[in-house]
Amino acid sequence: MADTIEAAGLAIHPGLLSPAEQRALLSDIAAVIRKAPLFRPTMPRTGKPFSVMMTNCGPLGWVSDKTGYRYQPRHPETGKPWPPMPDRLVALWRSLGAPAEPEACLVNMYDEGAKLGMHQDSDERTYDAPVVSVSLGDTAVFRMGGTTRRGPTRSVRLSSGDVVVFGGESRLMYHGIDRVLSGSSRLIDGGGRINLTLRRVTPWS
Ligand code: MD3
Ligand code: FE
Repeated sequence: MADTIEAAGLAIHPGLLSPAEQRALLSDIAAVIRKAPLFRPTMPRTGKPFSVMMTNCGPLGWVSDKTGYRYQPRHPETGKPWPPMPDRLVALWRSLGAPAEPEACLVNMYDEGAKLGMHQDSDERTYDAPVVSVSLGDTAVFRMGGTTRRGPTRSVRLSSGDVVVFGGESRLMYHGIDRVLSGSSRLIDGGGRINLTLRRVTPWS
């Protein structure tokens, strides 16, 4: 296992979650998906479907459709409130020293061939809290750049059990998923990758 990499508020913790912790978290997320089924978001204006499927837990969830990107308290298809955030996710957020309570956990599901273009996470009303990312299942080729669309990027592999904290200057960096290495993990039956991002959406003080 490599050392933790830290720079400008970015902390990568390879293998922070043990295999047993990954399995427990996966079963929590399977329960979330049963209550709040995965949906396929579409791009604002064009209506082009994402290759990634999504759901959320916690008081707020991120959604995208033809009218735009936003956080909302209900599932766009069932109309029900998002399920509560599993206790072990709240505990993880606290253990990483994040301020206030997490309000949203976006669940991204990548099947073979799914990817996520370079973007900045800027739909939140505060950037004072970090975004915490948890990877489960197949390894992803993650690309990160700077705080502008141009400029150099670097590629980092995110494997099952890796946790990344994007705080400080890294909170507004451009990032995306180039591809997922299918068959690289046995955690998820049938393969694939699940990424959880825990966020604070509204200011707290
Ligand atoms: C850097 N998710 O949900 S995780 C996203 O693997 C998203 O599903 C990717 O980008 C995924 O918005 C990448 C790494 C990540 C997540 C959120 C960030 C990096 C970030 C927010 C700010 C800066
Ligand atoms: Fe993102």
